[in-house]
Amino acid sequence: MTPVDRIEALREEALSAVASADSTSDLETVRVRYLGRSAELTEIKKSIRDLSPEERREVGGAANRATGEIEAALSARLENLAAAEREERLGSEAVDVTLPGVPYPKGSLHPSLRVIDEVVDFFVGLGYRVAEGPEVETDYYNFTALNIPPGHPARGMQDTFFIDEGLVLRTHTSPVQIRTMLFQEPPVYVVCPGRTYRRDSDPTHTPMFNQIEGLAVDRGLNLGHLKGTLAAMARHVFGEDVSVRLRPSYFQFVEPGVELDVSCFACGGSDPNCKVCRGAGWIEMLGAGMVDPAVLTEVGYDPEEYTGFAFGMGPDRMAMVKYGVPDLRLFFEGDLRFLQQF
Ligand code: 2NM
Repeated sequence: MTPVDRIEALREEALSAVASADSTSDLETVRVRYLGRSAELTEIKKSIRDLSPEERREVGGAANRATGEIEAALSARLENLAAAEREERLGSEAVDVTLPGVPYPKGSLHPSLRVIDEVVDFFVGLGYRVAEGPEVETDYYNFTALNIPPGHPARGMQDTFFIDEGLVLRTHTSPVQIRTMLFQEPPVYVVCPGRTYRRDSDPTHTPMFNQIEGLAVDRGLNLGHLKGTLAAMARHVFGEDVSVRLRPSYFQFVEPGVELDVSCFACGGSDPNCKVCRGAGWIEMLGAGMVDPAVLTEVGYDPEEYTGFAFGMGPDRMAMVKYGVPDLRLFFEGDLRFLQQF
């Protein structure tokens, strides 16, 4: 077979291979096979220099024509295949923007946290700072500094979880107020939300529960400031129509101590069968009082110059009342069927 015949055969073979390639990657294989560095046609071209001038013209011409034709066929076929492949990709990757979206599971705020947020927001609005502290406390911050010395019977009333010698799970957030007063000079306006612990478990008590305490120490504060502040807070949480009343009470770290009742936000005191206040017309909401001078002295404040009021409330219980939940234990079981109702 003459070189020209061989070139002709390769040309035909290549053109039919191009025609039957059915993907761009097939086509690349064909290109390498017929025009690549070690293709037979390439070898023929390299050997042209060894031929006589006459043969050179003849074989060279044939080789160049064959190369040109194969290249043209390759690029025409490449264009077709690439377009077809793009069409197919666009078809299979198409997004139907009219399909409904994937539902994104939405959480909800825990009922206790809703009340905590409302109470804290109220006090922040008045200019109070938010303070937090450790849940494992020393006996000193949890009791002694609050006018409850070692051996005092009030320690026994708290159902304390003891951790170790001198360490307890805090039974209230009052130690946060003590730490605040030790850390800064008056005036002090703080609100202290947090988890607290007492050995107790029944439908209205859980061993862990939330508390929010607050403290104001300044010149000239009196029981009127306490009542006005807490009345405004009750209206913020339970509605503009509620009123409050104070009853005398006792806490070791205040004098006088009071309890604050809120008028029933559901019936306003008019329904003897009301589910919320059970006909009482009032709902017990929090304990409070004027900070005992012994506590102010303990933290280095002069009780002749400064007075303070403090209060403590249970946002979990407030949420039970506000949302009509009968069992406090539901709050801490993490059952989504319960939580999703809020
Ligand atoms: C209450 C009731 C009354 C209270 C007092 C103090 C402190 F640190 F200032 F002495 N903190 N919290 C207090 C007073 C808490 O909870 C029912």
